[in-house]
Amino acid sequence: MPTLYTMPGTCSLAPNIAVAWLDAPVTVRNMAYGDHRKDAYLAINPKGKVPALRFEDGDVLTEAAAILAWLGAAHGSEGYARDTALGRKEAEALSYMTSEVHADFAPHFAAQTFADDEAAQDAVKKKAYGKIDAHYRRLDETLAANGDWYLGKRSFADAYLYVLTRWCDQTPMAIGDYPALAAHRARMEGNGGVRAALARQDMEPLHG
Ligand SMILES: N[C@@H](CCC(=O)N[C@@H](CS)C(=O)NCC(=O)O)C(=O)O
Repeated sequence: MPTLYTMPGTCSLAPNIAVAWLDAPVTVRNMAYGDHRKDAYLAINPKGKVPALRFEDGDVLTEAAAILAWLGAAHGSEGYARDTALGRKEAEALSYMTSEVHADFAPHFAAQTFADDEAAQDAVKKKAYGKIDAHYRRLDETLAANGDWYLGKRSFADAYLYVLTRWCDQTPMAIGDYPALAAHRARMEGNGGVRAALARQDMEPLHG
């Protein structure tokens, strides 16, 4: 059975939720923070990031959107990563969320990789928060137009969106300023699969 490597608090929660939703035969191995920089894990993913999915033959797939696409193709039904209108939109949404929104969190998580002195780091972070706010507004509008789920029907985009909205509380932004996102976050936490994924990644729901 393939192994999905995760770490608390990280975007690896999205494929972990997908595994729960699909009831896919995948072992989730939650590492302690810091283990992603140790030799044992670097031998699996030399990029030193989670998630990574290791197959029984030793082949390794990295990048959350690619792992979600594989999970949908191998174990999904209906729209998940399929050649349907929902599947196509799901791929688009996941590309946007990983390559644009997540990427704009980089100065928040690792300002020291953008500038050396503290004042410059603060300036870089401030710019990033402006971009993240614009993303949250766009995501909020899309969700408000589509209903309970980001694409109108539940998809892996909801799993990734939940990761992104959990991070809101670490920023100067308030989730209450994005009402559709706030309701979506609470809705996700009412879901048994999401709760199971949180528990195996050593994380708590934010809404109790
Ligand atoms: N492009 C990668 C990004 C993965 C990524 O940035 N993972 C973060 C957690 S959310 C990580 O492992 N960070 C550890 C580090 O950079 O030290 C993907 O979409 O999977």
